[in-house]
Amino acid sequence: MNKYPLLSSINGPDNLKALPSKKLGSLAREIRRVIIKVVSANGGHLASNLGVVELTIALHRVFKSPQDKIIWDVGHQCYTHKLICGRREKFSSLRRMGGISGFPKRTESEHDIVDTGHASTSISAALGILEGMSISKTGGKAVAVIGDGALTGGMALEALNYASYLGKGLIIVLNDNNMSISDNVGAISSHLSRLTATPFYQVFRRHFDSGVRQIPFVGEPLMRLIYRMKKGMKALIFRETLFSDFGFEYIGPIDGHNIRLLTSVLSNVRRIDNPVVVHVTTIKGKGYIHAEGDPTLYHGVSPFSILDGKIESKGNLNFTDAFSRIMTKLAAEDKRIVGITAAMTDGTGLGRFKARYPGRFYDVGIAEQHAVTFAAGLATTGLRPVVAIYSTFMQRAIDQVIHDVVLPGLPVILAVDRAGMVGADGETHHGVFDIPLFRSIPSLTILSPATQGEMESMFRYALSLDKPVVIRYPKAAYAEELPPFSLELKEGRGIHIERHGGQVLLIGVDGIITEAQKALKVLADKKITADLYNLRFIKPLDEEYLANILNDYEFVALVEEGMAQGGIGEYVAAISNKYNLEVGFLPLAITDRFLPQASRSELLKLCRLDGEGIAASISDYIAVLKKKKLYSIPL
Ligand SMILES: Cc1ncc(C[n+]2csc(CCOP(=O)(O)OP(=O)(O)O)c2C)c(N)n1
Repeated sequence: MNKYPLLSSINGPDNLKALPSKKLGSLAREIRRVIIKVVSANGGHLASNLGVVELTIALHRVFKSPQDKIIWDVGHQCYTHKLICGRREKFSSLRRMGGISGFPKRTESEHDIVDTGHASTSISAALGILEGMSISKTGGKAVAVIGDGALTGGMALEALNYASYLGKGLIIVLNDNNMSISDNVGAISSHLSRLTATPFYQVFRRHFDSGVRQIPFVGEPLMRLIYRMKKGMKALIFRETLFSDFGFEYIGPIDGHNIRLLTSVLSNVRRIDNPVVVHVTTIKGKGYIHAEGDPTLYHGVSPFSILDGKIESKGNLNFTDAFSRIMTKLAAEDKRIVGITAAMTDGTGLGRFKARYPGRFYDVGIAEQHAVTFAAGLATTGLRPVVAIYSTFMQRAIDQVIHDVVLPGLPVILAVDRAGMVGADGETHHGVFDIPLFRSIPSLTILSPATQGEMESMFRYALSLDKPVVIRYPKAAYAEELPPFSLELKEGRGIHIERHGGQVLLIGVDGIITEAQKALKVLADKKITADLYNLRFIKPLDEEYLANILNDYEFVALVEEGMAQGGIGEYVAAISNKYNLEVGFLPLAITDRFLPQASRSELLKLCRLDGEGIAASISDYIAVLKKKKLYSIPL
């Protein structure tokens, strides 16, 4: 029996448009079932997607994609869009290696207008598209669908400012579920809550919108007049909205789960040529009791049991949990410590700190740039801010790090989580650029722990300095606490983890050291004895000290979880050249490409950075050196 009779008939938006309106509710139910089933197996952004099923159906009923461009902010809520736009059959491969992406991808479909993953870009992109379409006279509408969380990002506000100046007929659909990943913060969020909470306004809105719906054909001039009247009346009765101040027509708030109402309002909006904001209220997690009950937990979720909502445990021996424990421990000892996140309280592990020290915790919204400069301000007053941001989102704030933190030398600690391969979120989310980006900043200290103990000593060390420090760590389990890891931290110097008296040295940093440990075992099986060195410092490096260590070996490989271009390997190669060392040096890192989506272990394998791959690269290279008689040890 076909469990999805309606969805099975949809291979593109035209099929959706052909469905009778009365079937759309059942279609929404089928879509929810598919999303829950696939996300329960593959993991993914559950709650956000369940919240926009009706909205997406209405958008694709009204707009003519791909001539009309629907642009999803962040893109984490695009599953219904994908199911409608030709990817129904591939949907079970969601987020898997070689499967369809959890975010819009231009390479996947003509209906995916831009590639996204980072927040707050949709309004800028839509404006650019509108301007381009107007220059090329291709016609068509551009609709930016943005959540109330993403609207707190600076880029969205910059684009709003410019939209009214450009005066194009941009349509913004504001998906307001009163949530970012966790509770949304700030004045915009309060403003939206006020708009949705005014009972008098609700009544006004309901009567007004149903009135408009009943007019069979409303021409453009009449539409304008109607909405001007509404705006005028609203301005009289209520305070102006933020959006009307920005020069937008404002319509809403309307029920984002009522397909009939949505379709009727959007059809009318399609005919307006001024910038419009359609404020839609939705319930995050709608239709799955566990996600509705705890939308934060089910925002981005690992595989789970549909029946009881139980989520697969990630264990707590990972770096994020270590950071979480260390932050609360150090905060008890040092009252100067404050914690800052940009809308990632739980993801970064700061939830525990927030619960213990609410007065010393700041969630600034999806605003990484602001987070860093805010921290700089706090640091000028004698506080010791720790800003926890994922590597990929830290890319947003590189100038703030350079200009506001490092140049004035302020003692801000940047806790850079997810530094390395992140897995199924794919290209937009891998944290592989932070080493090249940070390494070029003069006087910045960059540290990279391999174990929980090392992480704690690095935070203590950072607090003992009166300068900016980056501590980067991957989305991975930390290494076992072997005795050498607890050796005292010395500026610019690493430590030997294993010494067997061989001629081969493997250097590793952070969590990838566990792969290096595995590589040593594989090499031992091949009768290649190698030592292992943990770099600890990415910057500064005590060059002379390191050169002396390199000099003890005939062959050195360095493994890092980041881009090769601008990576530590390049730096160590330069040190080897500078000291004119006669050592074969092999840097192992991610070569010049964007990494696809796949599990971390699949990606490590793909890049030959897993234990087997590292060992294979080393033995291949030793074989080359041996041929050239540059390596004396018999293989
Ligand atoms: C620059 C940036 N910072 C952080 C994130 C992580 N992130 C993904 S979705 C999200 C919340 C978005 O909230 P909202 O726009 O309201 O969408 P909802 O999930 O509530 O539907 C955050 C913070 C991101 N994608 N990009």
